[in-house]
Amino acid sequence: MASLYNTLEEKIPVWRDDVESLLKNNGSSVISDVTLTQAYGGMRGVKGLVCDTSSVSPDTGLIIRGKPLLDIIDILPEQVFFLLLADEMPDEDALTNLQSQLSEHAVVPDYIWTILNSMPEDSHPMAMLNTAVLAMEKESVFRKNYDKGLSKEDFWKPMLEDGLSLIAKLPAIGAGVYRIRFQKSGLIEPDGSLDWGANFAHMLGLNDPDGNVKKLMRLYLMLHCDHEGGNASAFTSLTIGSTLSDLYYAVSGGLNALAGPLHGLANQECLKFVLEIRDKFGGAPSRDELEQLCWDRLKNGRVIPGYGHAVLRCPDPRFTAFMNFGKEHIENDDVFHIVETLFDVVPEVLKKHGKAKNPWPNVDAASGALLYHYGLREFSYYTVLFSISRSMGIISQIVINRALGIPIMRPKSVTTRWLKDNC
Ligand code: HAX
Repeated sequence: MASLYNTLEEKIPVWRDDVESLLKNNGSSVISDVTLTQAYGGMRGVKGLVCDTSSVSPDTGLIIRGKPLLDIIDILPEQVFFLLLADEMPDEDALTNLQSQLSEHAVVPDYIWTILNSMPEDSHPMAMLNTAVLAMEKESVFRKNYDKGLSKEDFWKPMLEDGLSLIAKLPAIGAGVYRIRFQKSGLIEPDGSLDWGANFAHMLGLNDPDGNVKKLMRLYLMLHCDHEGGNASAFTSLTIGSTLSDLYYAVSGGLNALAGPLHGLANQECLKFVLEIRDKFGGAPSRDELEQLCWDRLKNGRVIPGYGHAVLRCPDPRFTAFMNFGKEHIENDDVFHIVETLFDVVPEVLKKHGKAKNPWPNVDAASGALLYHYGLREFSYYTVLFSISRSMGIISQIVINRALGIPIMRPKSVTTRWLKDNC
């Protein structure tokens, strides 16, 4: 029977041999130098990690297992999960098998609802999601097997089991966070006939007469799935995972990094920015008004949310995918119109401003306008959507690292005195 597990079981020994021979034959090859600026600058551009699930090219953006994102935007999130992990698209059998495993593991333990319902009413949705993920640590099959003396060779197997179990539950937990935090009337039961992304849309309970919310959620959950290994959330998760702690610890920790406004929280910041513009001008402002507003913001020492990137030097293809969706489905929406005008104005302003190395929009610039249009208006929730999707990439990377026996992370830090003495 074709399954993700069987595919990995065949491929992992080949990957191990590959890495072993690379290390044996080229182990002392230099792949990066580090400058003092990089040491103080968030290690930007330092090549010190390996990630095979995806790579980010400055001028193309996200490439998943060799496939540029815009070539595969129509695939389902669960197909992209298979692709990230197994380096191939699932055939029909393998996809059905994966989808039935996800349905089998979808039931959320009751204690999670007790925990979420007892959190303070003004808790941030990300704090709720990450608390729920962490609270499920006791479910970890990896931890239980490790305690019994599991062999290193087999570490990846219960990690995969934990990963599937967590991914299966995230839509219900994410939807539950939405409905509890924003006082919607009760949880909505999953619909076993729907795919993973559509079922999530269904459990959110938004009005969806023409099925566009389901389409948007599939797209959203596919687009945010991974962004190589060095971004703050993946890197955090990989570091936690490298200590052999289990996936619940690692995913929850990484998602805490995603909750920062320079990272995943930028999607909430971005819509907030757009709505402030709409309210200030009573609708969509002119190009000139928008340009002035951006300059005022920059002069106050604030960033333009949704623009700039640590690696990209082009419009983010994930932004392009969202814009295409918007043009097809919500062209006349006021908020979407502001997002379109910002795309006309901001890159030129940032170029003139001269600081940001990348003046182009990133993934967070357009997604909020679409969610807002379809009635998901509680923008503090948006990073939860990002998290559900990004968990697929994080889990894939950790399972692979565990299979390859990547050791505990421990880069060397130096003191400022050392730099003064040695540079
Ligand atoms: N608006 C104003 N200034 C910006 C800017 C923006 N959108 N983007 C970068 N800059 C500034 C930086 O603040 C920095 O200024 P200082 O020298 O005064 O510190 C300077 O330009 C150089 O920064 P950079 O090298 O171009 O960018 P970094 O790699 O340091 O940071 C960020 C990348 C994404 C954090 C940055 O572009 C930013 O803050 N953007 C706005 C927030 C945002 O959209 N974040 C989401 C990014 C996508 C993501 O991770 N999603 O999860």
